[in-house]
Amino acid sequence: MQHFEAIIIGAGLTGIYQLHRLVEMGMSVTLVEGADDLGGTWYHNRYPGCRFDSESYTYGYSFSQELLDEWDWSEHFAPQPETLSYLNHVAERFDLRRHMRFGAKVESAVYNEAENQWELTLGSSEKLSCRYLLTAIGVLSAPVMPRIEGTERFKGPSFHTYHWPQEPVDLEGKRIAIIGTGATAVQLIPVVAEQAQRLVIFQRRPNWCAPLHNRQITTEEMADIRTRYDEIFEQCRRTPGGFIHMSDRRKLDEVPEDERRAFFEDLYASSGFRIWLGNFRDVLMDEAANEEFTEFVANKIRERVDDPDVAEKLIPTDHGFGTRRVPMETGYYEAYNRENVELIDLNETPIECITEQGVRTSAEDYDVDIIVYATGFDAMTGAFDRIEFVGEDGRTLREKWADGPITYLGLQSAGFPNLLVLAGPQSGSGFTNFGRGVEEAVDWTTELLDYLRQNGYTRIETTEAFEEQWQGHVQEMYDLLLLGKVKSWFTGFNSNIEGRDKMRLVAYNGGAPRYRKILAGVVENGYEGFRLS
Ligand code: NA7
Repeated sequence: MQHFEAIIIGAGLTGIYQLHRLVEMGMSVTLVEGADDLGGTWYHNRYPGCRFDSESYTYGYSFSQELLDEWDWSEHFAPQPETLSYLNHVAERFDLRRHMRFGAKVESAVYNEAENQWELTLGSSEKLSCRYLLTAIGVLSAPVMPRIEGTERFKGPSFHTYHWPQEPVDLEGKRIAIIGTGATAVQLIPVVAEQAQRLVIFQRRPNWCAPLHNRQITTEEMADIRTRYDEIFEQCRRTPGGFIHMSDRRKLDEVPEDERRAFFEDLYASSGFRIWLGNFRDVLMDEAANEEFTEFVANKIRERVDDPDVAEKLIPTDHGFGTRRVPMETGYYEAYNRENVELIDLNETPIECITEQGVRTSAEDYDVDIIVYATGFDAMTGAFDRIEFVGEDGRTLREKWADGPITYLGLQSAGFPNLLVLAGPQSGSGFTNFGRGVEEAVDWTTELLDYLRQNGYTRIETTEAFEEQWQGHVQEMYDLLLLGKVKSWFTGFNSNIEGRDKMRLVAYNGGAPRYRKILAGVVENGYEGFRLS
């Protein structure tokens, strides 16, 4: 069994940077990745229309001046192929590929108490061991198919958006069904609508979508961005979401109505998440404030969709704006004005099954050539459940987290010594502008590993008491926001998975600055909450 000081699981944005830091430290390290190549999210999600909702230049790594100097982003919200090339560029530039193993899916990771090491079994049955096991397995990396009868029966091509085929799919003149209307479908639908002969969209719950307002970055603009990188990253550090958007310090009713209206219009015309994160500070916390803005967005949908019945179907009635993930769109609502696009409201006519020819609802058979499942993920914890992590006393992480993740700071779970979670559930880094969050998570963890090494420690473990404290704080942060009351993947719900009909504390909603301060305090107090030995 080949042994390493550290093994990183996952070659996405997080794993790539963690690998770089550990190689730099001179650690013996390898990175294992289940896919055939690096990129994580940006490797898998190849559906047309897939792109950032983060401003490109706020998502990229900040750690290397040379990298910042040499990389040009072509659009404010770069498309998936560009981000994938970026990650490949980073791996080449820092010569990281030679430490990566592809097609190396981790089936199980078992902690061996006597040796104080983790023992991994890969899909190929190969075994590896390490002292420290670092997970960089993503928060939206375990796709979930809907619980609908007959999905295997369909004769044509059908796939989850996460598994969109690598070779181009010819959509031209095809009849296509898309199931789901989350952030993924909202990016995909306008692109497919332009090519398909007929596009039928099956919607269970609509979302509050907002215009992305993407555009090209000119050479001059890129040069300007480059001179402002320090400022941009500093701005991201100040905001709870790690984006450049800071909420307006005023409360909605402190502002006169006409000024309010002008502000709303300005938000709707702004690019990216400003409409969500740069809104009045009480819009995501106070029901009355939220209701007023929500009504504004509903009217925008009514203005943009020609058929009033279709418009009403696209307007959510079970939650307010910004209390679930806001899908960012480019021509989404206008897609429904096309002759070849049809919206099926599953509340009126539920799907009964998938047939050989297509989708059968209680009202009709929709015969199609391709079915796309844009049905989302087993968010935050799914990737952990898909690996058998066995800790002290033979207990699995899956059992421990059956009712939701239990962690201290989102970094460790008691009973799993030397298992370090990077940007996972309940961590501040896993729930912010991902580029910014993961860089901080990796920096923190690297410093920790260096500290352990410098001080002759070989084992780090958290305790249940500190976990309990963290659960309380995570709950408190949910209670501050309206999103804590709404069923979504933010609150751990998933209708396609058994038992996911209760709230689970999957995310840390306290924001990046607060989380950073907590972590700094932990270090100052000699890694408070961790037992080092
Ligand atoms: P989401 O946001 O979880 O969306 C999944 C969509 O699929 C959503 O509209 C669901 O409706 C719908 N869905 C799920 N299961 C079914 C079944 N069984 N029948 C009909 N419709 C169903 O995933 P996305 O991939 O769009 O986005 C995930 C994140 O990726 C996104 O937030 C970005 O950060 C990147 P529901 O709302 O549950 O009624």
